[in-house]
Amino acid sequence: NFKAGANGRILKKHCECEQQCLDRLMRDVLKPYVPAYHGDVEKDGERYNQMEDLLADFDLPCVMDCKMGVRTYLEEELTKARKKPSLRADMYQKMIEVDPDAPTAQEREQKAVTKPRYMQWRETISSTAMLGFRIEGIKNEDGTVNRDFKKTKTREQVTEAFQDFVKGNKNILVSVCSCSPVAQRRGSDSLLFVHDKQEQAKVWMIDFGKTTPLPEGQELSHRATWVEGNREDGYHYGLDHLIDIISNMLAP
Ligand code: 4IP
Ligand code: ADP
Ligand code: MN
Repeated sequence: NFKAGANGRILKKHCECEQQCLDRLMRDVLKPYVPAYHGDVEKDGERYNQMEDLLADFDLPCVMDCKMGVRTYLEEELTKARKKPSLRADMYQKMIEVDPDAPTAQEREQKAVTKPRYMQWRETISSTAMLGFRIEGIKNEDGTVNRDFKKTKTREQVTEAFQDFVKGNKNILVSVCSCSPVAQRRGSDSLLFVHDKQEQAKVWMIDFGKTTPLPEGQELSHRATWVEGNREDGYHYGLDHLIDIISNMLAP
């Protein structure tokens, strides 16, 4: 999905929705908290969005991606699945790799699940459903990647993973807290946490592939319970928990 670009930029596979969102963000108060956007480019016959490489100024960075919200798929997926359910064998495979007992008898027979079923299952086995965010992955300074957070669910488990990520360094947590309130305005798919051994630390909002403008006149609280049709995503609900957990790690 990604390619290295010229002078401190990266190329991400083009997505219309993300382009529109990044375009608007360049004229928004949130601009300092998202990667700078440099338009779309074509390379080797493929179209990309060109953006700032957020890791460029770090020295052997540690990176953590937290996927935000209580709902991790678009409401349109539900409509699609009802109209024309497409059975996903790949998602069934991913499911049984984590928990062989998760599929229902019917799903076992089909060796497939629908996308909403898979996404909802992922939400409930991780912290997404309860806390409104989950850890997707952590990259260590030596380049090794840990994606083994699918069952990281409780406050205690999340705290332990955060503790690991900052290696007990409270200064990093302080920087994280001072950046985060700004992210409270609007949704993105993920928050990207980055720090390095110089104790540089920062948080950005990234991944706007599923962030679409709301119909004129509609507003979201990003906190209210989601019911199909209200489009609520629980972004702030998750942020509240995230900040609360980090604050508790800082408490003496
Ligand atoms: C993935 O599941 C992620 O949820 C992807 O979301 C999602 O892409 C994939 O759906 C789904 O298979 P795992 O993380 O459990 O592998 P993201 O890209 O935000 O990480 P979408 O298309 O929903 O963005 P499919 O349908 O692309 O496979
Ligand atoms: P996807 O749509 O495939 O989920 P994301 O935008 O979430 O893609 O990016 C996936 C990963 O790539 C992130 O977790 C992060 O580690 C890295 N990444 C994304 N954008 C940037 C950026 N602007 N600079 C540096 N790393 C990035
Ligand atoms: Mn993502």
